[in-house]
Amino acid sequence: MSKRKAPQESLNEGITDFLVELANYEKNVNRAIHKYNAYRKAASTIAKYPHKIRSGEEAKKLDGVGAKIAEKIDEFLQTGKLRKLEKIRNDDTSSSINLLTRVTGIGPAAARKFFEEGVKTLEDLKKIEHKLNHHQQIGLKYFEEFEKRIPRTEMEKMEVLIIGELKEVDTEYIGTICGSYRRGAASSGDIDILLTHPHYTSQTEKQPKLLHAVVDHLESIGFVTDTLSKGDTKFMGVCQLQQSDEDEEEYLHRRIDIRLIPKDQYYCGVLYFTGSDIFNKNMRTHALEKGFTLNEYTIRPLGVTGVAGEPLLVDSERDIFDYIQYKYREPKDRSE
Ligand code: DCP
Ligand code: MG
Repeated sequence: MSKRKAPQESLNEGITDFLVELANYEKNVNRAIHKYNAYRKAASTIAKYPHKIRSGEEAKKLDGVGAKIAEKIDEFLQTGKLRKLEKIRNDDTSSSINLLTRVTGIGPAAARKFFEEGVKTLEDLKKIEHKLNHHQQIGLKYFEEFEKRIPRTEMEKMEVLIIGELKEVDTEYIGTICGSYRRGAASSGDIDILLTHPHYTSQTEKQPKLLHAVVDHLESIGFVTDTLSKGDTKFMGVCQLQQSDEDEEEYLHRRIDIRLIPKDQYYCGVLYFTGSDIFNKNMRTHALEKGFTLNEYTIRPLGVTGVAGEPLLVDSERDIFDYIQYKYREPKDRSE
């Protein structure tokens, strides 16, 4: 999962930017995930609003924009800034904790713990490197590189390489690069790969080898450079494209996640990991209204008592939309 979301380009960029900044503050500093979601949702609705917003009143008519956010929009439109944000930016605790959470492997809780131990900057963090776990150490090592988004052209190169190498290991592998890339984004924060194999279903035994064979191979060709964590079904690590003759610059190290998913759960996984997270939330809400519960593994009907039944057969993303009578949306139309 990538840490830095692409800024939302829109007529109302000033507003969406401050909403995203407030969202991150609520998540990282206050650990108030509901407030985080509320700000993200408002930012996402406003980003696709096709007019320049002139007042809080106008914004309030939009889904997810309540009285408090409308008030902030008014203050921002009238003064060009937000006192609440100025305060947060000037606050030592908030800005340090926010910075620390930008290191992969450091969540809001660890950031606060380090801060309370006197760690405020990346320099401070380097001094206590021995106290960091392996994931955090790699996060610190590649801090600048992981902050940079991956251009689509580079994502395309990696897709060709990864899918090609998969087939080298076993022609029957099925792999999909999900995340913002699949939604057509101009740049991505990381590489999210889903992997399955016809011999692996939720009815068969676990087959961690199917994942590890791929990771080992990608390591052997020098593409995967570091491991953050490696389990039976999920690999989190670092990769880097090799420079070719026509490239001017060396490629950066990038965050890569590979998930092995049973074939019968593959399309629920692909749907979930294609996102966006806000689209997922809306689709799950719709599913519930239609009497289904949907998650990254399965879609199941809900009985009258609200108990979930057996997973329904799914052989494509479209099947899931059909079950819940949701109009099919191409990945590029799933930003929310
Ligand atoms: N996801 C979700 N809810 C979360 C986290 C993730 O539904 N809390 C899903 C939707 C995301 C996908 O997983 O699109 C991948 O997560 P990322 O954080 O990598 O998000 P993106 O790939 O969409 O954006 P980025 O370009 O920043 O990586
Ligand atoms: Mg991503």
